[in-house]
Amino acid sequence: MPQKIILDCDPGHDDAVAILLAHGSPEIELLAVTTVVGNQTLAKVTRNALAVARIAGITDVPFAAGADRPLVRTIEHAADIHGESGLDGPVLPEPSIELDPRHAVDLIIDTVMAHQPGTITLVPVGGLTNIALAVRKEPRIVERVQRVVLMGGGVHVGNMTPVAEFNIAIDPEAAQIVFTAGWDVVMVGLDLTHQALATPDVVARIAALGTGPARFVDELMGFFADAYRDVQGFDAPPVHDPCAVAHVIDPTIVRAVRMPIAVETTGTLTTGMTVADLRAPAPEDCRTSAALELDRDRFWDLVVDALERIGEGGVGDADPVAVADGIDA
Ligand code: PIR
Ligand code: CA
Repeated sequence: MPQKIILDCDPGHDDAVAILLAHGSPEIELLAVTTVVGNQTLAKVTRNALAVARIAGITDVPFAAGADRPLVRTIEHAADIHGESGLDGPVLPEPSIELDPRHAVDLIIDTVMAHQPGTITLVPVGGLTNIALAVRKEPRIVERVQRVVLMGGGVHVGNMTPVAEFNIAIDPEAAQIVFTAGWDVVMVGLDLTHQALATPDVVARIAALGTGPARFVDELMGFFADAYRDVQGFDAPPVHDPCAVAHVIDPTIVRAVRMPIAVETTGTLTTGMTVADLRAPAPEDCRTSAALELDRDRFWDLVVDALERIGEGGVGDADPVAVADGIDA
């Protein structure tokens, strides 16, 4: 039985790969994709999500737009890493599916409440604003959801500040609500995702598939690699968000360890830090864990296999808009 997930995202280069991995993996049933402000404005990341849907050939999954700002704070985007569009690099096709008319928070709540208890995993890979709002609007989702597997935070590493990761730091109040709600939370943070580097051999494997979606990922990785080299001094870019999807597919590929994790919201130097208690053993009632160890080869195998299954996706040769946009050029 495939695992049912709701993917909440802010595409974003690595978010795009997460959507492709989820869609191309038989272990996953993608129930909904929701967008949240983060890497770029809500309008831009939502447009990007719909463009990725078209490239992937996703036609039967609802996509809904959510929060356009954090709960309390002023948004800070990541244009230095993701560009002005939020998905700089490839030419984006016009969307071919329409947005669901519901707010993302309502789509999340409706989807969770319509399914059997314990059958849905939430996979947030952006700021946690939508998930926190959903918990506040319909608290019964907390016991109904199987667990939350999120990309964010870090035990020893920050990227937005020395100790805080972007997805937590842009909306720490929302993150605190999610981490303390009472459901199981797996934190796939920077300790793990900085092992998921799109090195030239990996990108070459993807490019060799020769399909439209593979070319799209190749072009995404080109921009992402340059940005990560210039802004953060990385030799190859870490592809964060698909790591959370990979944990759902196979927890032996993205291995997590149970430990208490709290979100700092009032620090003078540490706001947005995920404070992880590595002292063993974890208390009996501990519901949080942190992913620490990636099986890098098997992770990239998952991504390549998913792209292989997707094939040409939704932008075929006969598609006039795609040709006009240069996607098939
Ligand atoms: C990546 C992100 C934001 C800022 C930087 N510098 C790098 C985005 C990614 O989409 C991912 O979800 C998370 N936030 C990594 O911090
Ligand atoms: Ca993201």
